[in-house]
Amino acid sequence: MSALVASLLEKIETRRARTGVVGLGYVGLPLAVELANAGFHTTGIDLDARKVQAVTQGESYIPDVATAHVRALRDAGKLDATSDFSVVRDLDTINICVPTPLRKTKDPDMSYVVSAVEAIAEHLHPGLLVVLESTTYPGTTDELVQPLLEAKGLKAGIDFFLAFSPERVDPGNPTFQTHNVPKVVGGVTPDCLRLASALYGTAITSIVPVSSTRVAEMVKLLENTFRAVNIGLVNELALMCDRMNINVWEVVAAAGTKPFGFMAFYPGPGLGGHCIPIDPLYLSWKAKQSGFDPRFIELAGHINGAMPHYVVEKVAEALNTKRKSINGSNILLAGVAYKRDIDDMRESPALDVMGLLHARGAVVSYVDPYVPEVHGAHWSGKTDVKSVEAGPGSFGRYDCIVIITDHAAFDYEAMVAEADLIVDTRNAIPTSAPHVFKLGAPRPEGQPRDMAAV
Ligand code: SAJ
Repeated sequence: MSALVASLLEKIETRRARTGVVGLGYVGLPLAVELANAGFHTTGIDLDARKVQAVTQGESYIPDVATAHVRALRDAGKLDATSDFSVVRDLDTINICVPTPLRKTKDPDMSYVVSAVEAIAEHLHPGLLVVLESTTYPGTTDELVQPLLEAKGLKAGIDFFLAFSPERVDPGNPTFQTHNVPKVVGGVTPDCLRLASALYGTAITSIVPVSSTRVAEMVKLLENTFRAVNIGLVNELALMCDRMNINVWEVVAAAGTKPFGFMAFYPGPGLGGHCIPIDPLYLSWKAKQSGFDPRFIELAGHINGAMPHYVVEKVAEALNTKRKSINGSNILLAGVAYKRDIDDMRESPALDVMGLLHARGAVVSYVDPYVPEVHGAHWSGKTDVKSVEAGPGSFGRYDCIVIITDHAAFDYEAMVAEADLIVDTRNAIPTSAPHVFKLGAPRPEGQPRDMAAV
């Protein structure tokens, strides 16, 4: 074991190591708090002055992190924050938790990772352990990050240490938080793996070492591609059931009774969020670079991407039973967040449904207790839209209500009692009724499949 490795191991084991986290978002702030909690002096680095100020003032802006916890760690001198990367000179370890979004071209946008790594490289010193956590394509750590860090002459695995460990943060999950979700770790060399595993081992209950950074990068992409492909499968099943007069929700519920070899996924209006729609495209992009045609990923993307169109056709079908058209109808979307009981609307299919209905002449409004406003930049209608005060007593004002996000806060009984028509894309309404049209289920009683048959 080299002197540098032995020295850093000893600093980690005695908690004398000074740790740092770049990117104080829903991944970085919880990690910084866990490292500080483990006994390390931890410095958060973020270019967003508001985040730095909040931590400096002992406040949390991430629901999963209690302000009291941040304040206690700050008061104990264990946690601070800055926008100045020169602190890296005094750090022994640094974890990078910055976004990896997509460009408009649907290619990986590595700009946040590159700028963070370049800023670290400016202050790279012998003995520093660098760990990338951002979800990315296999090969990022050794093809992109390592050369940027080695540009000044220091060598990974000898002078400094480099690893990859995918973030597995599920915001709002009451059971699984940073400290108790098993942590997969891959190192550029065995010493890099050993040091990164030792660091995480002080704060996280279970460490899963793997043989390389590429394996660790691929693990995360498998996890989220698994979801996207299975959601695509069940969405295609919903389209089939629609044609075959079968209730897909009943099918999935019954299949879910199988105690092994099956995992229930549910149809929906499309795929939202900043992970599931995006991570598989990082994998397919890299696969294509390696001359491989990632058909499953692309097919799932097509099916999931077509669901908003299917929802709009279902609205047209429902209105048609009242001899109405989408054009000129007053349509309310119930929910715009990408999944229930959260306020995040990134990549939400509701934005696509809003745009499609608007393009066909509907007067579209939405109600979402978690999302007060949708900015014009986020949907094709381009106008800022505020959530309306729709609730019991006012559901009758609309020609059709489309349940896009099944928030628990909605009064579904009042909706069924008052609304003229409902299109339910989440099986939020357990009963059937002549005016409730469900995604992937037979027409309501009395509504023939083909109105021409009337
Ligand atoms: N969705 C369906 N049908 C399903 C499940 C999800 O249509 O059966 C839709 C959701 O409505 C949403 C999108 O897919 O629009 C993504 O939903 P998600 O439940 O996968 O939630 P996310 O995007 O918050 O995914 C995160 C991921 N966590 C990390 O990447 C660390 C994912 O790996 C988790 O499995 C997921 O949370 C989770 O299980 O909550």
